[in-house]
Amino acid sequence: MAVDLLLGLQWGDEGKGKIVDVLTQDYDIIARFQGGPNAGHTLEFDGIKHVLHTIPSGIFHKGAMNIVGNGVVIDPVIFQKELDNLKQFNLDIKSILLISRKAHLILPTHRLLDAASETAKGKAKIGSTLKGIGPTYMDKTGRNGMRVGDLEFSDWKEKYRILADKHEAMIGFYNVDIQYDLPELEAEFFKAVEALKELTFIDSEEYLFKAQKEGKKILAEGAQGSLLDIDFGTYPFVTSSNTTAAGACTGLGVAPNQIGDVKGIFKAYTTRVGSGPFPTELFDADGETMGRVGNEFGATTGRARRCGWLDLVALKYAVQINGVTELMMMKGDVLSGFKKLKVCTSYNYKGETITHLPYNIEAENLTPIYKEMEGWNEDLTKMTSEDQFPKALNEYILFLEKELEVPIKIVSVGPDRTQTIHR
Ligand code: 2SA
Ligand code: MG
Repeated sequence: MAVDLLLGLQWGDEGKGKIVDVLTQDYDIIARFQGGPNAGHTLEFDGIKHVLHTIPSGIFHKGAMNIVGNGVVIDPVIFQKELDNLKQFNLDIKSILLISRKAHLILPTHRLLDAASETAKGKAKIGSTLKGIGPTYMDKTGRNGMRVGDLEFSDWKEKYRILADKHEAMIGFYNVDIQYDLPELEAEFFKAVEALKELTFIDSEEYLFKAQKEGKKILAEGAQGSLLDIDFGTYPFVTSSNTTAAGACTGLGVAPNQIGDVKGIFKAYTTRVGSGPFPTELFDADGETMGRVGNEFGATTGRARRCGWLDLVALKYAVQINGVTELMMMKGDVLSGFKKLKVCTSYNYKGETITHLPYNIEAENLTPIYKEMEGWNEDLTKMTSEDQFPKALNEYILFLEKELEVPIKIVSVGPDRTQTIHR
């Protein structure tokens, strides 16, 4: 049985949490394969809004098993808080959430290193979520990291000490003024590690081989978005993991020929949180309206997200890199009321018209070329089927499908589970 993927095609916050939550009824297992507490996946149902960071979005579905894969980085302190927030739902966490022994741990000093690195960069900062993501993946690829499986051995505190001491020396090296109380952070960390150890650690690749053999349906849930991919994103303004389809293979141990559907999610417009190039960004009233109506604030940090028109050049790139087989368009409802809509179909790059994403997409080299389309006024949020859609929305959807050459199977018209229209 193949493993399906669900991926964000822009700079994150496309609405992955909502869609996984909608789709979980079709799956036995939901697995996260990269990222960590930098992610903020928002789910809304029965009038409750809930944000998940490290825990897969299948956690609220009876019968679904949730896996935190080897490609994920875990901060025990944040994980603990996430679990505390779930207490009100009376879930039997130990039996519905399994953690890979090969997942790496975020130490308090990784968070401090993230802060030191960003402070030292000044204006050139990445706009990281300051959760220690970059430094933790650096230790992973540098072969210095600590993994969940290490916690099952009695010498893990010694390993911890060696790594944390090295980090402290490195923080000194940055020569920036960041205030911290390490003993306090460590006390909190050690307490959270004890709580983490209460959970079920597994060899997740083995678990998933077996599950595939047994015909279980598996969905790999991406975090962040394709344009934040460490290799294919807008480097260096990216996150430190592979957010694209290939990341699911390395982050779970799933063979490439076992990948089934690749579900790509995009917003009907574009947002970005953090620094870095964003060709279609708006600095006018339209951008302000998208941010306000779309409630565009970081689900993890609360930062205001930058907003702009849909960038089809970038979206096509993401569709290609991921091999997307079906698309899901989110937040179409936010565009209601715009007289005209714009979609970027090519760029003027140093005086030349191009239809691909060049190496350098900084604003001084590149201006977007737009196709203008009719807007619609109708409120979409109460609509329950495609035939209620205004003509202009149908035209918008058909145009995107034609350009992207992939069908748009879901149109989301609001944050709630129920506000989801299948085509
Ligand atoms: P990091 O923390 O090292 O991974 O940051 C590197 C860049 O990646 C961006 N990034 C994100 N972009 C969108 N959404 C993310 N999750 C949260 C959310 C973010 C938040 O759901 O809203 O609350 O601010 C996410 N995580 C990382 C980040 O902005 C940097 O540009
Ligand atoms: Mg998010």
